[in-house]
Amino acid sequence: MTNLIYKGIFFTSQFHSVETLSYVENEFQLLDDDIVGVTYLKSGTHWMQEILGLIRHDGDPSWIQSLPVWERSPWIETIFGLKQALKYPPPRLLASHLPFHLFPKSFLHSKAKVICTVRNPKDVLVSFYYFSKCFEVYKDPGTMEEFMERFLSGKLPFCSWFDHVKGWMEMKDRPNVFFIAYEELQQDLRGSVERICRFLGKELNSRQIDSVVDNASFQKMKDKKMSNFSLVPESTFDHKKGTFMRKGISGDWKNHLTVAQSEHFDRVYQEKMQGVNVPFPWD
Ligand code: PPS
Repeated sequence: MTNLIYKGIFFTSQFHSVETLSYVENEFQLLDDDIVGVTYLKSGTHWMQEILGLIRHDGDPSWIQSLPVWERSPWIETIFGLKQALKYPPPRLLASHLPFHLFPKSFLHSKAKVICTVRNPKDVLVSFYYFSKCFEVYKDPGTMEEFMERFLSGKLPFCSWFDHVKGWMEMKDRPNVFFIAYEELQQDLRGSVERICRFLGKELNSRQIDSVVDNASFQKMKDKKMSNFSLVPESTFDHKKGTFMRKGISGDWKNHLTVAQSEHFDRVYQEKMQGVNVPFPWD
């Protein structure tokens, strides 16, 4: 599934290189007007980038409909994304799946704003599992049981979900870091957009917020070729095996994990999240 290890973390050499990862960590300069969407995989990355793109353009969907998401918000840790980010005229919208300890060190001295979107890890697991079946570079994920063991032990790309969330949670009191859960976006997208706007210092009127909410809906994104992954070539994503915009719901794990698997997951979760005294919507 992965064929590159950088500082003990798995990556794929199709998208990453040691040189790129090291450059991003040590030399990449975050600018004060950058906005970076940070996520563990399958936690709502594309959804947040859609929302941020719409907010930036006052709810006007023309921009998000004219460029694929990876050009609107490059993933800085990928070889392609880094090149895009370096030639992106500021103010930049960026994306990253990196754990905090591999994130650009320049962040600590910048006012760049980071929006961390987190999601119930059981739903992340299920979404990741089905994504891996289609994403050619991840190869066959095996059974759900096997994949869950790899997920729980962190033997998947971009480190373990637990380390990722715990590392970023340590930054939560910084004024330029904002946390939001996928489940909050689900429950109240309008209220979430308003909170994100407040964090960004962006004022939108009611009609503009309506447009952000409408254009960032699951159905609208599923229908839009710049947002739904359909532009990703068959050699990378086998569109016959599934779709990127799969279900877009919370709690789908209940349809895929047995009671025993869910209980096992809960035990590992309790153990690994000990000391994290932040209530998450799924707790
Ligand atoms: S990736 O590949 O790691 O960047 O994937 P990521 O974008 O983080 O997560 C993909 C999941 O997010 C769902 N999604 C949405 N849900 C609700 N509303 C909207 N608008 C939306 N856009 C994307 C997508 O369907 C994936 O979740 P699952 O559970 O697989 O459906």
